[in-house]
Amino acid sequence: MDTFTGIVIRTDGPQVTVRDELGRDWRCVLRGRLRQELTGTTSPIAVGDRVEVDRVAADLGAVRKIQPRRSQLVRRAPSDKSAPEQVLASNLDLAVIVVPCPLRPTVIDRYIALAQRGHCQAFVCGNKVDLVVRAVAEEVLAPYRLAAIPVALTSALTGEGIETLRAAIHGKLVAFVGPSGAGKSSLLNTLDPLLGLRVGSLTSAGKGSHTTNWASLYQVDGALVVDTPGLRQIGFVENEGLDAADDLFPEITALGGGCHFRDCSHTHEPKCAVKAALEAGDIDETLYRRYARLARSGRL
Ligand SMILES: Nc1nc2c(ncn2[C@@H]2O[C@H](COP(=O)(O)OP(=O)(O)O)[C@@H](O)[C@H]2O)c(=O)[nH]1
Ligand SMILES: [Mg+2]
Ligand SMILES: [Zn+2]
Repeated sequence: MDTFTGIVIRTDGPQVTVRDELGRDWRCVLRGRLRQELTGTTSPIAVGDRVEVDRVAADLGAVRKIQPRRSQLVRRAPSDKSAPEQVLASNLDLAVIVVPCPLRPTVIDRYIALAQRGHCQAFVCGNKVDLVVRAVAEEVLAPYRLAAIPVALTSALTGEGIETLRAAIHGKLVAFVGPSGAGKSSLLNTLDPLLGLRVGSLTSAGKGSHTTNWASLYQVDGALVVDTPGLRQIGFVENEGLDAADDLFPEITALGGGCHFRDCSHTHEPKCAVKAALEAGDIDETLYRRYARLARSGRL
C-alpha cells in the first residue's frame, strides 16, 4: 500500500488532518491498532505529531504510526490527579508564552515550567504593552533575560515588538500558549492579517467548535504556529512544581545543599538553608516568593 509521512496540523475528534511533504492536506482516520495502543490518553494524537499514513482514497488516509516526539506541551486537569494527560502540541522548537501586561511573574513561571517539563524552549511574550509603562514591564522581564530566556514586549494593537516576535519564530514550529485573553490570536492576525482568526471570545470560539478540537496549526511566513486555547489552569502532579522551581531558580537550588533535609522544599521544613538566607537578607524576597509559589503548586 502507498504510504507517506506528514505532520498533523489539526485534530478534530476521531479525525485528524495531515499535511504531506508537498503541502497537501489529507483527512485521516486512525488505524484500529493504533487507536487501541493509544487508549487511556485524552489526546492520542496531537498537532505537531509526525505520522506515517496509508493512502486510502484520493484525499483520505489512515494513520498507522506516530513517530516519537522530540518535545511536547502536556497538561493535566489540576483538580484530578488520575486524569490522563492532554498533549496540546508536540515536536515544538519553541513555546511562545503570551501573557498580558501588567505582567504577573507567577503566571509566567508556571508556563515556563510547563515548557521546560515538555523539553520545549520558552520565549516570553509580554503582550498589550500599549496598556502599561514599558519600563515597568521591562523590569518584570529582567530576571528572565538574566536566566537566558528570550523575551519580547509586544502589542497586537500598535504593532510594537511584532518584528522581534516574527524573527524569534522564523523557520520554527512553535506554539502560542498562555491565559485566555492574552492576545494569542490577535498576535497571529497581526503577524499575518490573512489568517483572520477570531479574537476576543472568552467562552467558546463559536459555531462548529467543540472541546475536542483544541489546537490548530497555521502557516505564518516562515513559521508553523499552533494556536492553543487558553488554559484556565496548568496542572502539576506530585513534585513537578518543585522540580520546575528548582530548574527555574538555580540560585535557590544551589543554597539548598545546606538544608538539613535532602528533599527540602524550602517552604516549611526546619533547618532550611534557603529560609536562613532569606532571613539574613541574602536572597531577594520576591524571588523566594516566586520559588515557593511554584514549588507548592504541585500539592493539593
Ligand atoms: N490593548 C490591547 N488589546 C489587545 C492586544 N492584543 C489583544 N488584545 C485584545 O484582547 C482580547 C483578547 O484577544 P485574543 O487574541 O482573543 O486573546 P487569546 O484568547 O489569547 O487568543 C481582544 O479583545 C483583543 O482585541 C494588545 O496588544 N493590546
Ligand atoms: Mg485565541
Ligand atoms: Zn530548604
